[in-house]
Amino acid sequence: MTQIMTESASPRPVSLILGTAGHIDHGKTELVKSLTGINTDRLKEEQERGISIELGFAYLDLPNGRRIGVVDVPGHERFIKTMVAGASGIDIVLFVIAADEGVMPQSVEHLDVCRFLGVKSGLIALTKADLVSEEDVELAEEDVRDFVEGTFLESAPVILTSAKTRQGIDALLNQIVRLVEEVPGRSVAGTFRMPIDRSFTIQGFGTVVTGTVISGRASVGSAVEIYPHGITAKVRRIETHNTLVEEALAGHRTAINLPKVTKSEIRRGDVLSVPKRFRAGYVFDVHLMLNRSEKAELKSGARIRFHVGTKEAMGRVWPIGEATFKAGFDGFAQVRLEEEIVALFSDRFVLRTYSPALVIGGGSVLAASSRQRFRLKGALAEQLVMMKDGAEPERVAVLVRSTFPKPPGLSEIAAQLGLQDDMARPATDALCDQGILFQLSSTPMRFLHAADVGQLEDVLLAELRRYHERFPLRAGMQERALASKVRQPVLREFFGDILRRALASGKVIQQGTLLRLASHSSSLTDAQEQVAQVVRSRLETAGTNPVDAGFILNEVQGKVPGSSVGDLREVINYLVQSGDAVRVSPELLLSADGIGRVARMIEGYLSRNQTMTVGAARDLLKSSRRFVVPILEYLDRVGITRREGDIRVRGASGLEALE
Ligand SMILES: Nc1nc2c(ncn2[C@@H]2O[C@H](COP(=O)(O)OP(=O)(O)OP(=O)(O)O)[C@@H](O)[C@H]2O)c(=O)[nH]1
Ligand SMILES: [Mg+2]
Repeated sequence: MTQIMTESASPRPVSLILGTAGHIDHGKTELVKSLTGINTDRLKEEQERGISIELGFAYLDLPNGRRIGVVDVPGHERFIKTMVAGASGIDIVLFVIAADEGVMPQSVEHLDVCRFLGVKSGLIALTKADLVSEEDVELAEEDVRDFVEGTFLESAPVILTSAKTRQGIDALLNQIVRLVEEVPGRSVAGTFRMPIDRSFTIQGFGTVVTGTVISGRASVGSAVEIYPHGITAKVRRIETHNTLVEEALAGHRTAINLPKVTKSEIRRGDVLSVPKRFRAGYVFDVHLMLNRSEKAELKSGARIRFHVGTKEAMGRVWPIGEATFKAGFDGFAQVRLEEEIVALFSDRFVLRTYSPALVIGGGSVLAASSRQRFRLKGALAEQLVMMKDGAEPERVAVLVRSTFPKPPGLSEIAAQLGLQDDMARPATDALCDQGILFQLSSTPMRFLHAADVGQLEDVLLAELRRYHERFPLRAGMQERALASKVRQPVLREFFGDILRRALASGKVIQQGTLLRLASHSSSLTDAQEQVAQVVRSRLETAGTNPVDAGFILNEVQGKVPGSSVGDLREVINYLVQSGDAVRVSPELLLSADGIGRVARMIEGYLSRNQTMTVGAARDLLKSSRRFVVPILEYLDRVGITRREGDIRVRGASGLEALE
């Protein structure tokens, strides 16, 4: 951002990045200089030592009037971490091999990095042509052809160049033009994401972060978040190739000015994106490929370095299912990191051994995971196959499952799968129709996988079963009582939804406010059960007022023709025995809920006033003496109150005496 205030007419940028790769001293930086006129070795130390240490950035104006971004990477084996960060955003690799040295160790390692990162096109520069004989050139070419056989560079052009004599530079440019026209530019669809490779401060402007935008777009004034730190900021200025622009677009080298952020809060490897879009995670299920070399053999649980975007994170890796890590492994693995990162479906990664740090594998991220390592069994592998090779709805289903117990919404599903917001909707609709996903009633809508819903439902069923075992005579459990038994946060939050599903499936039956398992039968006959319904609802309506059993008879006989006094007596006995009702006197009944409420009111009164007269109880319950006296006598009997002359005091038992 040194020219942050300038704005010049310049060639139209194309959404593509060309990146160098190759062994130390093979002439990468010189070649970039020959092509672009820009020396990317900016550091004093780089100039003194004659090697690249940091990533270098330039841009290349092509003869066809287009401008592309260029990233120059260091070749030294100690800077592979930096190299991977630089290579992570490139579309075309300019693979550099010195004609006088041929293929060297970091040639191999850099080619692996490009392969694992999924780079698909490139060209090979055989440099330092001025130093070798024609014969040597032939040998070197052969060497190179062998080296790239079977890789994405197999049929890439090999161009003999010299930075000294400028031999081959035009030919190289022409080949780059050809590739730029051939390679599809990055799509600006999708969520804006820019892995940060540098951050610095400019006097008067504040913090600037740079990187390659890998998807989407962001404009001046838009809000962004620095993941995984959760720091939000506003974009003040954007620069692409030293030119002020209004928008940062996918495939562009970009510098973004975030004036309010402190530089120390940002590190290479952080990701700049849309606020509140992603969840950072420690654990990822991945598709992993290991090199064929012996050095690529890994122990299950081996410590590794995981590179994604511009980030290097330490962690461990385990195979999923029965497989073991052998050289040439091509399968599923779980990576557990020591710090949180943001990585999404299909993001490419590179794996290095911990020590010595060697590139041994890589692949793509399938899903952030919440599964335990010891559960990495076959079923998971099947899901991951779907994630890797499946159609969109299958991936959506696997993704939703992997987020349990935090049901995702549409925008999160879309973000994790790299889709646009409205693109996840058809998939979720279809999956809900098929019963694979379950739409929760929350706003905005969120989803659970049917398998997880099933498990949550089982928790409710088990709770009801326990209740039936404890109170076999009771017809069922109050919905409120069931809700209060639930511990799992996700089940508490979506209790109503899960219950609705259990009711719809017929496993749970609702009667008034009571819930019971379909398999639980009350010991009443059908006719008696109808009588019981009438009594229950009568008691419920009466609330804290006792009901005279004699007065219910008419209602019962009106609603259940053919029922007798005997039936009513039987039912009342049953309700009292099962605990659904209490008899405060031989003829007066209260529902269990009603007596509970009365007891709580009296308890409350006594804790404020210590003593209570019958008159006070009558006012409190807004009832008559005829009802209040038997109620108090009942409470005396269970020990909640105690009579002392004309007044009541607290008894020896608490409210649980009513349970
Ligand atoms: N004679 C000759 N020397 C070259 C040529 N290209 C590069 N060199 C020299 O080779 C040395 C290394 O060149 P660089 O471009 O710095 O190599 P590099 O690949 O960028 O090295 P690292 O970034 O450290 O990996 C320098 O001394 C260059 O002057 C060339 O075409 N001909
Ligand atoms: Mg260099």
